[in-house]
Amino acid sequence: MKLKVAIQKSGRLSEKSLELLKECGIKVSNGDRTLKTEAKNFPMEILFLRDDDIPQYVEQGVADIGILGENEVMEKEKDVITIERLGFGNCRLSLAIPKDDVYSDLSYFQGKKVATSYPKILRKFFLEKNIDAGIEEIGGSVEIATSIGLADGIFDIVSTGSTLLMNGLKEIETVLKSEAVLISNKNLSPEKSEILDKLLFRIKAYKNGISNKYIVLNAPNESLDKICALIPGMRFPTILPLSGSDWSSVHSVVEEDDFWNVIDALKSYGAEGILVMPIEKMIV
Ligand code: PRT
Ligand code: ZN
Repeated sequence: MKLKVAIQKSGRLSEKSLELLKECGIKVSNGDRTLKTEAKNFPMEILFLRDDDIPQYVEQGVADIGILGENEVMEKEKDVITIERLGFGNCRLSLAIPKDDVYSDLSYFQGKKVATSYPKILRKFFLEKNIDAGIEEIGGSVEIATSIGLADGIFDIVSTGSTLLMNGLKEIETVLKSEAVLISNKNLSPEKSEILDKLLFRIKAYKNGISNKYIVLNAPNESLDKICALIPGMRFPTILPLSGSDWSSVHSVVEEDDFWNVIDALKSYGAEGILVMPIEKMIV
């Protein structure tokens, strides 16, 4: 029994998807990237597909699970479950208009035309906001739609914003924030669910690893209570006495997001010799 996972054949998410599997200890030979291949040391088959097709294949059970942008999952509206956010492929779906146009609010779009490759998401958004705008569905190069006179505005993926800038557009509303997600078929067999659980366990250990740092520091004993409250770690920090002194060495983990604030506080409690190290995997 093998779990069939669909990933993007070639595109922005391909390398990162393979890297995620590798970080989960799954060896995949992807030399020629044919349609499918098998993992060497895990009961998994990998299908290389266009991202647009992944939701449908997962719904139909051609693939059991898939890795793709949340934006595609939402646009395709297939009957699949999103089971994990993966922390890469971050982008947003935004509305943009010619940079010299005056914009105050969404009523700008009333009676106007917007070009996009994501008509369903946009239609839903306009409906929610009571905006009656035309939607021009196009397959690609959405950013040129206003300059060729096809539409008044566009609705497209934005990452750094430089594509908009280069095309004389400005981003005026973010409709959806997206990242790569893991989706699953709704009716996996118990055997396949078991393999998926194993995979999820590894993905979580990897995600925890990258979002946390291992921290080691020396601190005067009188500050230990405050320091333990600040960096409790997974359960409690490890405290080792520094011989012949009233200082201790503290070992713990700290979340990346919070990191610099924690370091500032530690310094104010008298901590010295602070070492911060990456964590390969973290099993909580
Ligand atoms: O061939 P296939 O259909 O599989 O691939 P694709 O061409 O449909 O998708 P691809 O590889 O371009 O993107 C796959 C997924 O990556 C998307 O569905 C998003 O979830 C995610 N992603 C993340 C992005 C971007 N960042 C991104 N910047 N997808 C596209 N872009 C494009 C965007 O369309 C625009 O043209 O990059 C341009 C904007 O980038 P900035 O940095 O200039 O703002
Ligand atoms: Zn695509």
